[in-house]
Amino acid sequence: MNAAPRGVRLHIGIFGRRNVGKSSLLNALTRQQVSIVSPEPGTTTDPVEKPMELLPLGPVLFIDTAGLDDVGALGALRVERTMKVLDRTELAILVLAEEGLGSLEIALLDAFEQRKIPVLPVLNKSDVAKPADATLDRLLHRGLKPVIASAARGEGMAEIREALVDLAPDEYLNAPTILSDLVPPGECAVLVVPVDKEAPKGRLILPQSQAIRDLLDHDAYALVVKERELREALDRLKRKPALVVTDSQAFLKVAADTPPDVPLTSFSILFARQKGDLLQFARGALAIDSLKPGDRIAMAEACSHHPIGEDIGRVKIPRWLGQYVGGALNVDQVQGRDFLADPKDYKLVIHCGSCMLNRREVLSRIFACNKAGVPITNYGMAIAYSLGIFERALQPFPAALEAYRQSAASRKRMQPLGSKATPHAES
Ligand SMILES: Nc1nc2c(ncn2[C@@H]2O[C@H](COP(=O)(O)OP(=O)(O)OP(=O)(O)O)[C@@H](O)[C@H]2O)c(=O)[nH]1
Ligand code: SF4
Ligand SMILES: [Mg+2]
Repeated sequence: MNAAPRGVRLHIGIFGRRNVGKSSLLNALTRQQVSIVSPEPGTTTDPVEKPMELLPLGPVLFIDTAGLDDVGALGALRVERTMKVLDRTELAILVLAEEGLGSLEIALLDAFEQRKIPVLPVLNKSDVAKPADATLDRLLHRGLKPVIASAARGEGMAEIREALVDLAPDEYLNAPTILSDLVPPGECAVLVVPVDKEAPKGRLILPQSQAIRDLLDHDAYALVVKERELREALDRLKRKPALVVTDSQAFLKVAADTPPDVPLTSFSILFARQKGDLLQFARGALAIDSLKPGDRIAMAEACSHHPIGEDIGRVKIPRWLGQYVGGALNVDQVQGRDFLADPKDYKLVIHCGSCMLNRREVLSRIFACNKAGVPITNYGMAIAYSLGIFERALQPFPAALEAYRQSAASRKRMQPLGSKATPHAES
């Protein structure tokens, strides 16, 4: 049951001061000794993650954090790490004990509110003391419904589970599909999956298997082929497929082999829609036209391994972009949980498909770029753009195509006479 990928789990962060019983609560909720508990304040130093099945919600990921009132230089670092967990939290538990609601908790509640993260206050250690009426009133006044609990005795756990289900954000419950809305029941999608030396041994990668599962869940068919066999496979079909989806690296060949009246896109673009914001990424791709040789751009990969091939972000995309802009770009690589400290150092951020991230974290990264005024797009979009097949790849998504065309047209109007034209706006 715990095999669901991290990126599709509802991320539930557990926050509060030191020693209020955050780790005890995680252990009581999961009925396992996941996180170390002790009377010593500051026991949890790094975020502790525990995947589990929370019915009827399905797979979730609990994240226990270090106390937000930690002190000293190391304490400040721990608090920083805890605050980073906010970027991927979709539902927060705020644990309170005898100290009640102080300025620290209020600041945290404000941060949750700003980010539209639903929050469940848990008044823990009720076996020691009854929660103060003033605390209850102040929470209710903020529109929050606290649960009274004792993690040590396992009391209130059923109520917490129920409240978590009630609070789960709609975007999670009705998460955008990957591709099933583009392939009606009974219709077929052709998935083009290169099997080269860079493909992982003996298995498909996550975006491919998730796409197949999404089609099966919605009673559609999946025909999975390598790029060399695509043309013959298409010839054999009695009815045209509803969609062809390709690995971005095979885009050019697949575009050449797919009849123009068959919609075509890439896995990376499908995931840009499901995990992020397709319109924003489509507009972001336009920034490629403003790049000049030597400009600094960032390639961001969300995990340390890219199973599609080590060199996609390091070699292939920089090469295609360099060819497009007429000279090499200055490319920085960032990998893993830590996103760019300051995106404004870059002319453009190009993100990987984010299959390991949840939607909240991708949106946080988009938000950080927006705040810095830096365009962001993703691998698939950047590849399609630099190879000149962007409009074709966006055709299955009319709203994004329209947004892109409008941005391209207004950009063209603003360009001084004699400057470089926008090739894709005209294609
Ligand atoms: N009486 C009582 N003690 C509790 C309860 N929950 C936790 N404790 C105790 O409070 C102390 C701190 O518990 P932890 O779960 O380690 O608290 P924490 O918030 O994770 O603390 P840090 O990791 O230091 O931030 C331990 O001694 C627990 O046994 C409770 O409901 N009742
Ligand atoms: S680098 Fe990005 S797209 Fe590649 S496997 Fe990791 S999260 Fe998924
Ligand atoms: Mg702890």
